[in-house]
Amino acid sequence: MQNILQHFQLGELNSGVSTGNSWLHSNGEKIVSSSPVDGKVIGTVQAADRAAYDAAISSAQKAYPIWKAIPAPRRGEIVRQIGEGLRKNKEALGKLVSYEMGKSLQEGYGEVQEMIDICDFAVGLSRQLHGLTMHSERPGHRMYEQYHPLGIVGIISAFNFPVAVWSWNSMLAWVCGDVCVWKPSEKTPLTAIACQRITAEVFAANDVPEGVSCLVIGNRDAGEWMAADERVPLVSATGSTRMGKSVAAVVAGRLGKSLLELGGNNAIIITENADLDMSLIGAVFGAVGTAGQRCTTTRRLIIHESVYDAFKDKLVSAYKQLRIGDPLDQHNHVGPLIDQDAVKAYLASIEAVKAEGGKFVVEGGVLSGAGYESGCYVKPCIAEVENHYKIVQHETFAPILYLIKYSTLDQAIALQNGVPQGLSSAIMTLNLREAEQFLSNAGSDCGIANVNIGTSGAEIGGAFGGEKETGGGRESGSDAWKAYMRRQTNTINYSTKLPLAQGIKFDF
Ligand code: UN1
Repeated sequence: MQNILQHFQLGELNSGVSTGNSWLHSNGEKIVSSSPVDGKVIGTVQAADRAAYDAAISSAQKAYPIWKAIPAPRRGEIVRQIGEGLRKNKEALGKLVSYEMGKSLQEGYGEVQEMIDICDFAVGLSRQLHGLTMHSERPGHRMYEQYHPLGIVGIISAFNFPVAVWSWNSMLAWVCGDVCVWKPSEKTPLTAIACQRITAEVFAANDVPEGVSCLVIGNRDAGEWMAADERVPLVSATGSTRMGKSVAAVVAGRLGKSLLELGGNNAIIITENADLDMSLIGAVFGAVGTAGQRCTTTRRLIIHESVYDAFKDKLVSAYKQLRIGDPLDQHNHVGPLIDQDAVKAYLASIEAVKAEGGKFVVEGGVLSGAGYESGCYVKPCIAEVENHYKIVQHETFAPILYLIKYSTLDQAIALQNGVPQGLSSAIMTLNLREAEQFLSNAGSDCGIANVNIGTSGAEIGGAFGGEKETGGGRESGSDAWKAYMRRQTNTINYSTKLPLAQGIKFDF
């Protein structure tokens, strides 16, 4: 790990505020990054104070007119080079993500791959930021719409995808002509610094001024400054519903725009017509991958009564084979939770399940002893519950899987939708009627609805996000880019008269 830290010029104490290649002085408190893998301190970061935050925003403000004047395809070319930078650094960055966040090495690499993919997507997009043309109701008139950049995009990201979610936002925002100020999770500050170094090098090589890519590492207050800051027209926030509600309220209070990607409570419906072997892979990866810390993690399995017992047995034997341990060792399936607070929340949820009457078929618990010194390794567990339990209605960011039995598909869909969150959902069935009902407007109410794959692992090409308490925002693919631009309707009169719309006569 030492050579990776050196590679990204990470020292013992690092500045947490940057405008590109410049790293600013700040008197903010020190944030210690320790690895959940082995509990060791990786490095320390000096958090942003208000003055350093303001300096970063001023730098972004200065850079904006210069950046937006560069044609979009040229901005796309610069983003292409960032993708190349990420390709070169995939191994080092993937390892650092795995070590600082605790996800498996495969998933660390996968996360960097997701960043590379969004760069490629953004390059193509840079020539496709198109609006529509309409037929005017007036003779000699032309009407069309175009998209202009917004200005500064504030990005608040979470620890679980410490770098990919930033890239979904920033790569699109950059081709759209915006400049970005990123507040990463204070739990994963070093991966953010590594990304900033990769990006800043590319911007500098292209004579792009400081300020197009700013980094503001800080605690909650830095996010609050951003939410309240009128200089930031769009705040894109990923994290808990509690955080999202407070960001949304503050941003709405100044009539700014927010793009929210918040909690999920994702279910897979396993019908009597499911391929149970395929369902098992989808369910187990969905529930224990990233130690249950994806917003798309499978939290609930809604299983038809006719296959319930058989599927439960399969799950229990699959869970027995799970290897929990160092995520950098590719033999292991499950790494640690992010920190001790997450372990506490996991234990409290297990108690809450029991208190409400849930029955564990695979017991949980914290692992200790050699290899588990960080105290962050927990056993993935499975409980039989009822959907209405308070704890089941709540997203616990840990590998706790709930089993719920159903008899009719209508009932299963009602259970799947019967939670406050609406991010991802899936049905396992080989029956066309069941699949189509699930995808119809009478089916899943989530932003993502899959057939015969699990709830997690969405591709970047689709719009990513969800409904209800998930916040309603869409990031990444499809036309999610529109959130980073302002739409303008233009009507041009090339006739010799000035006819009014709606047939109004105004003679004088
Ligand atoms: C998140 O957990 O915030 O669909 C994002 C997935 C990943 C992204 C998850 N591509 O699981």
